[in-house]
Amino acid sequence: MQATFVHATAPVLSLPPSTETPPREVTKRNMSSEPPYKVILHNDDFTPMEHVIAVLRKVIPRMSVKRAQDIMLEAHKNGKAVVTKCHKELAELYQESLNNEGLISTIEPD
Ligand code: TYC
Repeated sequence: MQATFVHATAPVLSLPPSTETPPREVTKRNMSSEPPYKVILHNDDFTPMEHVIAVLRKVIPRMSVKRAQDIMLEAHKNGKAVVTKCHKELAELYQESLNNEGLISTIEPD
């Protein structure tokens, strides 16, 4: 009967949002997204600035021109700059890709 169905479901639909702590698994997954490695770009005396910017944009996904310029200039002025922070395997991939394009980069734990 239709009336019985409506009465049975209405209280369930009107329950307030749960204030319970999320399951441990979810909390842990969110916390472990902290990037544990830094990719460092080192200055040199010979690579053209435009090439550094182009390589950063080619190797690092979603790297804007502005960010690439800022990172390049920081390395140029201070000797080194943090390119990105990410997990170890990705940091190794970025380091190898940057170095294959003629730049000097290293990785280190964050
Ligand atoms: N110092 C270089 C020059 O004057 C530019 C440069 C910047 C090179 C950053 C490498 O990581 C680097 N042409």
